Amino acid sequence: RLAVAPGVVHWPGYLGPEAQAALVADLRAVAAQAPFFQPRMPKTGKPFSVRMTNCGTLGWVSDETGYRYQPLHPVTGEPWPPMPDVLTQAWRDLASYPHEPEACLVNFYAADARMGLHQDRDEQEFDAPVLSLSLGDTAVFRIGGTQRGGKTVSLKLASGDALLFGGEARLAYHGIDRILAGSSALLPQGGRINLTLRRVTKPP
Ligand code: MD3
Ligand code: FE
Repeated sequence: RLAVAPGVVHWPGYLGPEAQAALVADLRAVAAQAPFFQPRMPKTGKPFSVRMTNCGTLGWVSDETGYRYQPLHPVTGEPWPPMPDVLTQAWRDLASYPHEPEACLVNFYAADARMGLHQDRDEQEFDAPVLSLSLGDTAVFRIGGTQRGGKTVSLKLASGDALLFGGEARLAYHGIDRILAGSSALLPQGGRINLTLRRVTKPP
């Protein structure tokens, strides 16, 4: 368990090789029920390079009309599949937050995909942390402060790593600069999957 910055904790190799393979199998089942879709930027409609799906009771989506959480897949109109148990267990183990996660956003990065610096502000509950799990190729992740244009630090996220963002890091700017293609053999087609577990609504 490594303290990266105030509010940021990194567990390199939190999931071992067998747990990673089992989780990939779970995610194949999730994607069979809720296919990856290509989100688009608000207003411009420019497609993201990252493809996404979700599991849990709520999923994050983005299109010309904006960013939001919703209970139904934007293409199929079906509910998101339930969260695999291993994800709920990881949240209970690491999040130090006394309510269940509602959303797990599944991001798929091909070798050339990126995610620009942004804040995650679409949740109602900023008191809950965000838990990230990485699978497949290593990513170069960057995190700054709560103001755009401040100093940033870079961190490599490898397959099996867990990263928790809470407290003052919850509203930090962050993004993915690049994927190190060929750095993992976990995904037969290559690329990277990142899972983010979140509480969206204020707990009752
Ligand atoms: C810091 N995902 O889905 S995970 C995202 O690797 C997102 O796919 C990246 O940024 C990815 O919104 C980064 C690490 C992460 C996730 C959420 C955060 C860092 C965060 C929320 C607040 C602060
Ligand atoms: Fe984010």
